[in-house]
Amino acid sequence: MRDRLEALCRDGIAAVSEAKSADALQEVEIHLLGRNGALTALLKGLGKLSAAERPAAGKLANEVKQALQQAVEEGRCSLAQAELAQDLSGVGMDPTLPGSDLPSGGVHPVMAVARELEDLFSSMGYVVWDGPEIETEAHNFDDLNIPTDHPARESHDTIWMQDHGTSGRLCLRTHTSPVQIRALQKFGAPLRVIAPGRVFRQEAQDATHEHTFHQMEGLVVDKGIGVPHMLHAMNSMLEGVFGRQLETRLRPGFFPFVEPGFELDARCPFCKEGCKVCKGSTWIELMPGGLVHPHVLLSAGLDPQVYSGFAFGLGLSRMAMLRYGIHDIRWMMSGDLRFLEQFPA
Ligand code: FA5
Repeated sequence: MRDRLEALCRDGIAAVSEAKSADALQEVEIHLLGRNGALTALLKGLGKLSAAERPAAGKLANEVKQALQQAVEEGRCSLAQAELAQDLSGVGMDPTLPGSDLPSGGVHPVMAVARELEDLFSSMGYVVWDGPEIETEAHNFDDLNIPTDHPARESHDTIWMQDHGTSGRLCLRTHTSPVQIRALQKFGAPLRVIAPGRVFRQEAQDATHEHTFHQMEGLVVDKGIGVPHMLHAMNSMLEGVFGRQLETRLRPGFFPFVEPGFELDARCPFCKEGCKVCKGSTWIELMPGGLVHPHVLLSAGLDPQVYSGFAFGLGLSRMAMLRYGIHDIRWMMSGDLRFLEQFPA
């Protein structure tokens, strides 16, 4: 059996190399490997071998089959190449010359940081969620306990739509916080969610302020959630993105939808004495947060006596600035290829 298999392999490979056309090669393939081919015929003889001989013969038969299949595939490739060269011979073109590179897009620095954070928070059991960029006044303000006379609602901060929705005024969302309400209404509690996305404000632009920028909301609601849980999430995030503990400071901050509220600042990586990025303070305001206000839990139909939570609103565009050493936020939405090409895929 061994001799016959080895002979089939040798003669088969020789027959493949002699085939001068695709049709001829297919005939050889059928003759060798087809359902009624030479190899199948030999395999039928395996059953007649003793139990001791059978395993080795079976293994060899498999190897012969693979060697023949490979020879046929290689034969097919070289025939195709020869055919192509023949077709192109009159055209004066060398098909073996390397092609020219197709330009491929890169990943925008804000998206790169967003993806990293999505991976990081997903690994900690958070859902990644998003809401609409055109938002209702209720979701953007009312349900977040922002009073009707709050200056943020004024047209100098908020971009209002001319048309009203079926349930009141519509605006371009000024922050990702409305996704807190949407996610709680959709999933209920307990919940861990992050929501990266684009937000819009009527804003005078400078090195750290854009009218269109990215934030990432974080929200955890469960029983017994407190400030230490929030600090742990914020620090894990910074460590995940920068690979080390950043120098940070926490100070009181006011937001109507958290109580108590905080501001987390990171030490400016661009200077020691103050620069235009940190406006001379050596600190960059990065991420406010706090414990979810009972009014927000009630808006989402949850009992604040049972559930508590924390929320934070990361300035994602500013995080990308820190991460990649970008001195001016206005590069981010500029669409300038000289900037974008520095960030490969
Ligand atoms: C808010 O937008 C709150 N919704 C954040 C929040 C969420 C607080 C959950 C508490 C709980 P603020 O307006 O400070 O807060 O913006 C949050 C972050 O977005 C800032 O720290 C800053 O990093 C970034 N940011 C704010 N305005 C701009 C701007 N014009 N351009 C670029 N980044 C900005």
